[in-house]
Amino acid sequence: MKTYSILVITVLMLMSCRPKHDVPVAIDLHSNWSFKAVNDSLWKPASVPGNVHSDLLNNKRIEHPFIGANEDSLQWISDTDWEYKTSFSVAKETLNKKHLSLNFKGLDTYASVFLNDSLILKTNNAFREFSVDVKSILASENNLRIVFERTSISEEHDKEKLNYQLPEGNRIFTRKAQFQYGWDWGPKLNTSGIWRPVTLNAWNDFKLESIQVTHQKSANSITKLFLDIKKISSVELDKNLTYEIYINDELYKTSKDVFKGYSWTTQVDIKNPNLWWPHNLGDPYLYDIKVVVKNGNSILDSISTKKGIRTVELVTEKDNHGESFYFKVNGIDVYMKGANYIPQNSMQNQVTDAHYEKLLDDVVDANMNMLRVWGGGIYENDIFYDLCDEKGILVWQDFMFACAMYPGDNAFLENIQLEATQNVKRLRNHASIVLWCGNNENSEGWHRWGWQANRSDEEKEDIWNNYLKVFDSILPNTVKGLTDIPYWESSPKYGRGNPKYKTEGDAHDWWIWHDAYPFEHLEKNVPRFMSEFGFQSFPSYEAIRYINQSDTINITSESFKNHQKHVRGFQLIDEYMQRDFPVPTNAEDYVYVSQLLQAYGITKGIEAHRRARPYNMGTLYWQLNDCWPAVSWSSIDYFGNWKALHYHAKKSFDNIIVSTSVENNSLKTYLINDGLKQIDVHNEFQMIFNFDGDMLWTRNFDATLYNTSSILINELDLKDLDIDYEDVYVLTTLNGKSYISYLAKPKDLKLKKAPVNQTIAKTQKGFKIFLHSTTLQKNVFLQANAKGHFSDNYFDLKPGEILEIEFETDAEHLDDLKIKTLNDLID
Ligand code: BMA
Repeated sequence: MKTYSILVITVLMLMSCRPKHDVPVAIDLHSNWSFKAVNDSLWKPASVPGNVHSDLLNNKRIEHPFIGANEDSLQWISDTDWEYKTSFSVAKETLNKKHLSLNFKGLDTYASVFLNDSLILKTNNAFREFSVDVKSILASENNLRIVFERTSISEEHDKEKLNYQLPEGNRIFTRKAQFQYGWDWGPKLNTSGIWRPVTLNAWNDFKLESIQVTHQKSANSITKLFLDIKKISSVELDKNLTYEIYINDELYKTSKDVFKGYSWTTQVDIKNPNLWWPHNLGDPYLYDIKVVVKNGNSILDSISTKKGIRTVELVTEKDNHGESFYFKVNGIDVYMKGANYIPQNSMQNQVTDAHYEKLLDDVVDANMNMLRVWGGGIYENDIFYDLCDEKGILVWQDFMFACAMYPGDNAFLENIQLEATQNVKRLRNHASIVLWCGNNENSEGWHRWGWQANRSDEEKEDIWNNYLKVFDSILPNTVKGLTDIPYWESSPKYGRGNPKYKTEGDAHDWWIWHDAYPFEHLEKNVPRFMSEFGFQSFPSYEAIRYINQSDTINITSESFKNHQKHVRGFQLIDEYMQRDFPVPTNAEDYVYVSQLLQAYGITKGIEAHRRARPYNMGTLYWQLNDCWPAVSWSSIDYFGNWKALHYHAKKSFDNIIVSTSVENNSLKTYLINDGLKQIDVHNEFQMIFNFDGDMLWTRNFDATLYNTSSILINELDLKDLDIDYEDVYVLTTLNGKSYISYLAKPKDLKLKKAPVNQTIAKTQKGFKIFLHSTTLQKNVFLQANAKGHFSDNYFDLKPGEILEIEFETDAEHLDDLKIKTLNDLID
C-alpha cells in the first residue's frame, strides 16, 4: 500500500514536470443517448454505437428478432422514422481550441444531424464517415439530435427518377449493408442508427491526418519504407517542426525537414527486414511505426500504424488453357484456402472484439489462409483487419455491391467515389488485404440471370454503361490511385453459363446446391480459382433449441422454418442426403447427417481443387459464418460452434495432405505440399483394411514432396484386388500422420455395430477423452451440454486404436458425454 502511494506521487510529480502538449483530442460522445420513434413522445435509453433494433430489444419493446418467427412481426421498425438525442458538456479548455469538429464514423443511413437545434449535416451513406466543423455552434452545454428517415422514402424517390426498374429491389438505391434487406441465409432486419463511433475533435494549430506506409526493395538487403504523412497546420509553425520516426519503439530518425503543405514524405531504411507472410507459410511479422511531431519540446501530434512488408501480385496471364488467376506473395505462388465471410450479426453492435478474435482464431485453426469479405455486407471494422494482419490471414476485399445492378446518376456516382476513397484509404496500410474486388455476382447476374429480358437495347446499354462507370472506372481508378493492390472487377469473372468459367479467372460453382448437381461434379470441373461453392447444413442443437426456445430438437416447427431462407433449402438437403447418406427419421440424427453431408461434399471439392494445383490456385467455400442462428452454408454457426465442415476443412486445408480419388476402379493417390520446403519421405505405407481391422493389402513407398506442389504418386488398379469396396477403408501414412479414405459412398458402407468405449480424465483446461472400438466407427460425434470445444469431432475411429480427444471447457464435470456415429444409422 505504501509503495503504491509513493509510486503514484512520483508519477504525478513527473507528469507535472513534463512539457505541456497541445495535442489534438478526440472525445467519444457515447453517453446519455436516448431514442424514440419520431411520432412518439417517450424517450428511452439508447446505446451508441448501436442500432434501433438493439435499442428496442434492450428496452424490452420487442421480442428477440432471432427467436422463432419474430422477425416477421418486426418489419414496422424499418418502416418508421427514428430519432436519437444526447446532451454533453464541453470543458472550457476544449471549447477554446481553434478547430472543433464532430465526426461520425457511421450513420445508418438517411440522417439529419442537429447540434443545438441547427441542422449541421445530412447523410446518405452508411459506409462513409462524416466530419462537420462546429466551432461556431458548439457551447459548453450542447444537445445533439439525429433523425433517421426510413430508407423507403429515398428509395421510392430515386426509383421514380428512373424510367426502368433495376434488379434487385429497392436496396440498390441505398448505400448500406445489402444483406439487411434479407438474404438467402439472413433475416430482413433493415436497421438504422448510429452504428459507428461519434467523436468531438478539437485541435489548435497542428493535426496529423493520416499516414500511409509503402515500401520498396533496394540493393544490399535494404528495404526502403516511405512514410507519406498528411497534416493540417498553420504556416508559421512549419518552420520549427521536428519529426521523430519510431520503429518498434526505437527512435530511427529525427528530421527537421521543412514540413510545408499538406503532404510530407520521408524515407526510412530497414536492413534485412522481416517479411510479412500468411501464417501457413511463415511469420506474419509487423513493424510498429510511429511518427511524433514536435515544436521545440512540445509534442504537437503523433500517429501510429503497423506495417507488414510483403509484395502481392495477382497473376492473370494467358496460357494454354485460358487465363491464370493466382496470387504471388513475396514472389511465391500462394495457394489460397479459406471461405467467404459475412457480417457476424444482423445487429452489428452485438459483435464484440472477442467475437472477432475467436472467429479469426478458428480461421487459422482450420488452416485457412484467405477470407473473402463478401460484397453484400460491410467494410469491416478496423479490428477485423488488425487481427488478420496479426494472424497472417489474407483478405480478398469486395466493395459493397452484391447481386444487383446499381444506378449511375451523378449523385450516386459521387457518393460511391467518396465511399471508395475513404474506405480504401482507411484500409490501405493492412498487409492482409491483397485484393479489392468490385462486386459480387453483378456481372454474372446481368449476363445470366435473365435481367436483360424485355428491355430495349437503349435501356440495356444504359444499365451496362452505368455498371462500367462504377466497376470499370471509379473503383479501379481509386484502388490504383491510392494503393498498389490489385483490383478485380467482379466475382466470378464468368458465370456458370459461360464455358470459360473453368479456364479463366475466378469461378462460383453453384451447379452444386442451386442446380442440384451431385458433388462429383466438383471433381470433374475444376476452375482456375474457386471463389465460391457451398452446401447448407443444419446448425448446432444449441442454435436449434434457441430458435425454438425449446429443449426438443424440432426442425419442422414454423419458428424453425423461418430460419431457412432458401426457398428449396430443406428439399435440396434431403435430395443430396438420399444420394450419399442414410436418411435418418429422427430430427437429432438428421441434423447430424446434414452436417456430415455438407462436410463430405465441400471437402470433396476442396481436395479436387488442391489436387489440381497449379492449374487451380485457390478454393474458398461459401460461407464461413452466420449473422443469426440459421440453416445455412456456414461451417461455424451463429453461436460459434464448429459444424462437421469446419473440422473436416481443417484436415483438407492442412499444408501437407494425402488426397485420394477413385476413377474407373483406379485409386489415385496424391501428395500435396503447400509449404515452402521440399520434404523427402521414406518407408510410408498405404494399406487397405476391412472394418474389423484385418489388413487386405499393403505397399510401402518413398516420395519427394516438392515445395508448393501436388503430385500423383500412385494409381492402383482396384480390380486386381480381392476386396469388397463397401467393407474397406484405405489408410495412407505420411510424415507422421495417417489419412483415411473410402471406396464407396457413406450410405453403402457396411459399417458394423459395436460400442465406442470411453475413458475420461480431468485436465487443467477441461477433459481428455480416450476412445476405442473393435470396428471402424465412422464420423464419431461427441457432444456435451457444457459449452466447450472438442479438439476433433465427426472423425473416424480406426478399429483397435485408442484415440485421444481434448475437450476445452470451464465445466467441472463431464457426466453427460454423448456419442453418435454413422454406424448407428446404417442398417
Ligand atoms: C452466393 C453468394 C450469396 C448467396 C450464396 C448462396 O452466390 O454470393 O449471394 O447467399 O450464393 O446462395
